[in-house]
Amino acid sequence: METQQARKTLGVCNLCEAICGLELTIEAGRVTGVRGNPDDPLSRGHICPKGVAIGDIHADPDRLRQPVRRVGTGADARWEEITWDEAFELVANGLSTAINQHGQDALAIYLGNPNVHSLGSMTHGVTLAGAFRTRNHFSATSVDQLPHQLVAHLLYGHQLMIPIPDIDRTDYFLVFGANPMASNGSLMTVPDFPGRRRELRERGGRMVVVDPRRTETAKIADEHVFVRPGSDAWVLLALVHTLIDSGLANPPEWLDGIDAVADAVAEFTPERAEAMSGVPAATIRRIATEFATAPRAAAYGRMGVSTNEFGTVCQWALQLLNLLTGNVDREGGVMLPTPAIDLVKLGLLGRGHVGRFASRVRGVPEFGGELPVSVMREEMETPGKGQVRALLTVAGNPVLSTPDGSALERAIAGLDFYVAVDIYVNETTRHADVILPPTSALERDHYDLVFHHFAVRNTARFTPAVFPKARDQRHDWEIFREIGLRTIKRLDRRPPLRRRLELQVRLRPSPTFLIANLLRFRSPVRITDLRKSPAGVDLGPLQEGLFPERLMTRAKRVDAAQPLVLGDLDRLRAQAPPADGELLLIGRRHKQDCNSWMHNSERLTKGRDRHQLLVNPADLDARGLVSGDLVTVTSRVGAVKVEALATDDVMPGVVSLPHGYGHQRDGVRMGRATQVTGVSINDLTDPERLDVSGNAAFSGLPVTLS
Ligand SMILES: Nc1nc2c(c(=O)[nH]1)N[C@H]1C(S)=C(S)[C@@H](COP(=O)(O)OP(=O)(O)OC[C@H]3O[C@@H](n4cnc5c(=O)[nH]c(N)nc54)[C@H](O)[C@@H]3O)O[C@H]1N2
Ligand SMILES: Nc1nc2c(c(=O)[nH]1)N[C@H]1C(S)=C(S)[C@@H](COP(=O)(O)OP(=O)(O)OC[C@H]3O[C@@H](n4cnc5c(=O)[nH]c(N)nc54)[C@H](O)[C@@H]3O)O[C@H]1N2
Ligand code: SF4
Ligand SMILES: [Mo]
Repeated sequence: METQQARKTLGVCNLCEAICGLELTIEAGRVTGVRGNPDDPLSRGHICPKGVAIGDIHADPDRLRQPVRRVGTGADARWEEITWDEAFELVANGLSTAINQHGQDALAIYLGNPNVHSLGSMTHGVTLAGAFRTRNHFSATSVDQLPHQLVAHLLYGHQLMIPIPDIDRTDYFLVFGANPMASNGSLMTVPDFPGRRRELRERGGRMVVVDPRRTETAKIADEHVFVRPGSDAWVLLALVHTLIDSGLANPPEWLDGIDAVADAVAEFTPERAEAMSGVPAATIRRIATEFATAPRAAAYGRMGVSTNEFGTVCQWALQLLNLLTGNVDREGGVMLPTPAIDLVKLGLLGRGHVGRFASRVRGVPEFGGELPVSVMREEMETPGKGQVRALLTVAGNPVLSTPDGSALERAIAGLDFYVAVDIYVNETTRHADVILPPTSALERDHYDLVFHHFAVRNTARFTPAVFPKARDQRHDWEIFREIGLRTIKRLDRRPPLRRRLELQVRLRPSPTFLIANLLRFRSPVRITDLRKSPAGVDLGPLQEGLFPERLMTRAKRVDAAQPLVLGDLDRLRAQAPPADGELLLIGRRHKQDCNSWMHNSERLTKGRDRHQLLVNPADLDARGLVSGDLVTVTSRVGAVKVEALATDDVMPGVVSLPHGYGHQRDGVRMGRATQVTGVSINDLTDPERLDVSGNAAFSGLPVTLS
């Protein structure tokens, strides 16, 4: 039991990739104070508005604490609390019925973003998802970082071998389509980005940002370059072209295929890039030279160049910039972290594979056993063998977070059975037959199995649960175990005994037990060390010189000339050039938003509206519109009505909407969030627009305005 007396304890924020250490004040079972923990060796006291709001989730009366069953549909739906046992029985019945009647692919699984922020999801959720052996396995990966994983797999031999900018030692930081001032970094766990940026400047280093919007990050850069959305591949290939053409390349001995790359990029000149992108040829040449001649340089690109039509080409070209200048695996360049529990070294996560099977309807290839979520709707709606009839979502909201969400919503509403593991009724889970709510993040132990792989410094930290698990609550891993073991028992075609036993062995022990054991293998720290130093243990700066030994490629060499990437250049050549009066839609993130799901927090949603469509004043003028007008934005798949806000922070021809808004759907109330105005950008985005990896191409979507 919690006493009334205030106590201080250490916690961890799991709301974004920065994984900040927190110091919490707890009174009467509530969080009454949150600050960044200055003793955390990685986050160094950093905190952002979302971290301050972490207690709001725990205290939120709208957060589910008991399993619920839906009674009725649409606006008439009611939620009825049921016992865990009833809930698990319903779920095991619903899932096994679909599989028994229609085969294993009849079950679709969607894993949302918070899975990677939960230890129990990483240890048990992934095991559960794999146990069902469905081809219809989807996740937020294919609306996010899929090109990074594909390129890491192709170049370095493992999907998780993603070199991270060594921001603390670099002299030149080249950033494409990322806004760490708002996002706090991604595929670069970089808590206290503002502080690290300041230190870069104080060292005399330079930061250059290429983005169609003058973002918070662009504003504190040494240079900001506008780029036409979706055209970055031209600019990046022209940078590679210039490096090679001007003899600036200085590649490592273990890099092959440079001649083939030189041939492939020969026609991608800075002049052609300028015509496609609006970035002056002279700027491209200058940046190439600066990058190649800086003592230590790191090129990095995130959402803006991952979720566009050429995300894979972009991520490949970014790696080539780093490779050709000798900046991969080198201090101040881009480097591989060496986490205490290294999922790559331990072989706990597959290397990735491409095209072992394809989606049934559109024939899109899988990556690493997953299909792009952009095909999920058609797999639900198209009749035939393998049609999806049942759905399991864990910590996700694909109705707001994936392309053409409204159409997906209709498809989900038509399924035979849907179970969600989520702490809220959201735009997606409101269609579930049963929702199973796990404990909240503050009620469970945490060790970050994922983000130490992407961190700008090697550290390790174990954080015991801040609050005890309330009576009759279940941890997520307990929920996964129960779903798995009960459902498998009811399958007509049960997996062989060996696999059933293996599943038992993997689902029974707690995540903390598993972590403690993993820390015994080739790890610099044991769990006892981490328990003694709850602020975290510093394992030092990133180490250089891991390559070629660490490479998981054939003969431990990197082949730059990847057929899959070079084969996509024809499609790039055919890309439409800028057209008069075109408007291209891009997304944006705000410091106070957390994808689609923290709009219940009052402290994050009070104050000025921020959901508006940003439009360049010239584009409003040209259409006889003024700032504040309610405008209709139309794309191939849909239309939304939203207030326009004039700003020359977006370049002419570009409009911007944040994602994760649009909580009012057929007047159904889903907590406080429903009062937050704004529309869903994903009612406009197009599931037909894909990168070659299968990633959704959100950026640069053609729209019209009226
Ligand atoms: N147009 C456009 N679309 C985008 C993006 C974009 O930039 N533009 N960004 C994309 C990106 S990068 C991502 S990652 C996706 C995110 O997309 P999703 O992962 O589909 O959605 P989230 O909004 O993160 O919703 C997370 C859900 O998890 C629940 N949740 C929170 N904590 C827990 C927990 O501990 N356990 C469980 N079981 N549930 C929990 C929340 O209640 C919420 O319902 O959106 C993508 N969609
Ligand atoms: N506060 C907050 N932080 C978050 C999240 C959140 O929702 N809120 N979400 C978390 C998640 S799940 C993720 S994946 C990360 C994402 O982290 P980031 O990628 O850093 O965040 P975004 O704001 O999506 O940045 C994308 C940038 O790309 C630009 N852009 C759009 N289209 C193009 C283009 O075609 N070319 C170029 N060059 N730029 C383009 C946009 O203007 C924007 O500045 O953030 C994480 N952190
Ligand atoms: S930057 Fe903010 S949201 Fe991200 S981990 Fe730190 S406190 Fe949490
Ligand atoms: Mo993400």
